[in-house]
Amino acid sequence: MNEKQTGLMLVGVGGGGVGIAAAAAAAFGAGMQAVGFDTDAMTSRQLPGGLMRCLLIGVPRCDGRATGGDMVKGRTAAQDDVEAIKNALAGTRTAVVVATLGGGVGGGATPEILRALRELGAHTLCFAALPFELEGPERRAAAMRALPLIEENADALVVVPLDDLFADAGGYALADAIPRAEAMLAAGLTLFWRLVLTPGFIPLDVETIHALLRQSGGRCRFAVASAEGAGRGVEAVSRLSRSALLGKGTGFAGAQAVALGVLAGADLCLAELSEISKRVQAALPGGCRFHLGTMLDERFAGHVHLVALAFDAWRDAAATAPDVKSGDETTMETLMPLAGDSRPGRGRGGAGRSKLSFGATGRGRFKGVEATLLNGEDLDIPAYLRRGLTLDR
Ligand SMILES: Nc1nc2c(ncn2[C@@H]2O[C@H](COP(=O)(O)OP(=O)(O)OP(=O)(O)O)[C@@H](O)[C@H]2O)c(=O)[nH]1
Ligand SMILES: [Mg+2]
Repeated sequence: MNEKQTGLMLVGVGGGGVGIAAAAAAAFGAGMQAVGFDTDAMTSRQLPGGLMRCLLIGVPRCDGRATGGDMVKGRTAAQDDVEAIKNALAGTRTAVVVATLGGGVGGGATPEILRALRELGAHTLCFAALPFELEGPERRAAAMRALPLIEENADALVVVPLDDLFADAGGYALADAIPRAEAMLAAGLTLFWRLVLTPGFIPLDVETIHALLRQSGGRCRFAVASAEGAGRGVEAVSRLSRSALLGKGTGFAGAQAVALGVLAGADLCLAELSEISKRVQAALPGGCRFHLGTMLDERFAGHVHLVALAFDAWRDAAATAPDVKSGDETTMETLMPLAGDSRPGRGRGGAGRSKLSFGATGRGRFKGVEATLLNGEDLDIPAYLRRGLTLDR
């Protein structure tokens, strides 16, 4: 199955987001469907030819320049060009959206792009990077203001503090900080893409990710770890559990569902895989759902790479409408065995975005924000709500 058939799309927003998406596309090689959006023409010019498309948005207001950290400009740029954005995203069923917050486009345009994806019927997993501490409190504050609007419009949100990515990457010179952090996240995305698109011995395919996103109720965490040589499986699990991206010292605590991808060479033996799975499951809280996927490829010979998505909220399968559009009736209840029997987290986040709760969302996260009125319409309320449409999700 190729990427077009799976409808899997990588979307970069703003300078940093496009940079990370481009690094992932370059690492993946030919065939990754990726598109970027920015008001700054330089972002597109800096991309190596043929790697990915980058659409210039908000030209009348921004004249091909950055917004200078102005999130209102970034948001309006996306609103003005929503039709072009939707055209560029047509056919997407599952989108991984990457944005670095603190700037105007990543912070302002990302909620609009997520909303456009939702209107197209796509499921979304958003990676939002928080600025380095050293960038100062204003950037951090701008990022924190953007976060609720992004969370409101994404199926699942992974918040990635750039400082934590850097911590995982080890100590590097200051000049290397952004490229290193970028490479870390891009490598994780590339592994995730390979895992989802390549049929494995135990698949973790796009349908499974779809089902996970449908039942995940918001925040999730993402971590990657690798090891090689003797004891590589055990070492990779230990590195994964220690990853700063899972939370400092918390490991998988609080997770309601975990999807683990194991990428290795054909030299991986069943006993090693079983040991990895056993150790990760032992590190999960009671009742946490667990789904394992594998992908074997000669280029990984001698290595084990682990990719984990830990969902911190979970909606009851009964509360989630099946994806009627795609005819996909699968839910994680049928897809995966449960790691425990008590399932204490069952239904947590159940007031999430089911068909019914859409109508009740109202201004949602915008409720504390001054309304953006245009011709008597509140633009902070998604168009499908304003127009009384129902979305099947
Ligand atoms: N990973 C990565 N992060 C970056 C890069 N440039 C900036 N950042 C981070 O991203 C944050 C937002 O900057 P940009 O992505 O340039 O902002 P933008 O969304 O393009 O918006 P404006 O430039 O303000 O119009 C910064 O505060 C940095 O933390 C980059 O090249 N790579
Ligand atoms: Mg920029």
